[in-house]
Amino acid sequence: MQPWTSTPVPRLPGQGAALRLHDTAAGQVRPTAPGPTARMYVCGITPYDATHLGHAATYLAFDLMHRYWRDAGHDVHYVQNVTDVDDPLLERARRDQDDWVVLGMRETALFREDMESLRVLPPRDFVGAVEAIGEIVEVVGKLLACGAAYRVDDPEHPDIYFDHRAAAHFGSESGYDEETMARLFAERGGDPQRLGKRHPLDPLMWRTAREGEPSWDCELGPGRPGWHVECCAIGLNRLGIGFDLQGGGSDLIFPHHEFSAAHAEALTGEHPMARHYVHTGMIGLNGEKMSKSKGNLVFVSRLRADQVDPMALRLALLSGHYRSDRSWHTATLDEAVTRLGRWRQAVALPAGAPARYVVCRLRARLADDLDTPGALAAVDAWATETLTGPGRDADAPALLSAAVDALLGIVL
Ligand code: 5CA
Ligand code: ZN
Repeated sequence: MQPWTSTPVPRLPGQGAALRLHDTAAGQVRPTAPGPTARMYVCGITPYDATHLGHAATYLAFDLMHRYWRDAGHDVHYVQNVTDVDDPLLERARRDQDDWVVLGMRETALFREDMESLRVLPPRDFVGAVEAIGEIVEVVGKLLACGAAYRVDDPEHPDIYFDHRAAAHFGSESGYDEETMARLFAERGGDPQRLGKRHPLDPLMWRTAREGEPSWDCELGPGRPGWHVECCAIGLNRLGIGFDLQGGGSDLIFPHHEFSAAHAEALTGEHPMARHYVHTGMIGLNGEKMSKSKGNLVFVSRLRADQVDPMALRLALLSGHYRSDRSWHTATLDEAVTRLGRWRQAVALPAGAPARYVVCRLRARLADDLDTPGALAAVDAWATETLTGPGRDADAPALLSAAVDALLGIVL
């Protein structure tokens, strides 16, 4: 798929320390250690509805990691998928008597526009499940051949499932106990009751064709892919095993990322699939998780239509720590508008407080598990000093603007 358009990123003098991030598998903050090319995979949208503030907050967090690695001199190979064929999309299309392909294309186009307006740097590879069917079939075929996948004993629908016990490190990404896994599997799209499975937790890899559902002809028999194998195939084929980061919201810790990692281990014999598993907190509205099923969504496109400055929206979403579950309030946006105004006022002056140390502080705060509240506070302090004190440094406003642009993605 065509990703969205990139915006230029200014180069800053010097560079920061290694980026430290919380790794779900390790249960702690650890330094990342990418090679010259940092390899990151972030789970993309299921395009059956517009981008809401929860999605946006998640992609903004990974955008800052992307930017930090670029600032540190890495070439970043960023891969993102689009789950453009799956149950929720097909169900929505059926409900609205829409064509599922058209619905997916329309929402993906809107997502691109939203990301571009928020100045999220695009992935190098933006890959739809539909265009990766051949890759997915290959992975399922290999796992079937080596016995890690199997067909259920159902003559009408001999669907293919993954035997999760084929991966020795299964469970090491989430660290959840069996009871929690069983609960989350049932809540998040799994089918523990399906007859004929070797184990209730085994996830679907290939769903044989059903009346009224799309299917693809291939050596597995006509059907469509399961969800976890999509991200395993798309990620491994572009980044190789042992890439630097796999990311998504905390609702993807289990089952999605656990099973993608287990597929990869069964396929390659290597572990882990990703060196860091990074998860963002959930954005809620008035104390409830913002989700399509609850219908309490605030859409990026709606705010854009209401003339909200995308830079204020970006700043508002970065004002909380990426790992904390947090609630969206109108006040969050109002505060960001005020803050952005102050920053803009300060950089418009002919001189300001020295900015070099602010760049250091910004980098240091971001390197510490993306402490955006601390990073914003550093810029606030500079703006206050500049607006209230004598302007001593004529280069400071331009340097500060460049740093806020390169590291936080905010154009002043
Ligand atoms: N297509 C799959 C991933 S392969 C998927 O989960 N799609 S999604 O459209 O449901 O979500 C896209 C991303 O937004 C995921 O990383 C998900 O964890 C994240 N997300 C969804 N809801 C929220 C929320 N309320 N707050 C923060 N992030 C969210
Ligand atoms: Zn995914």
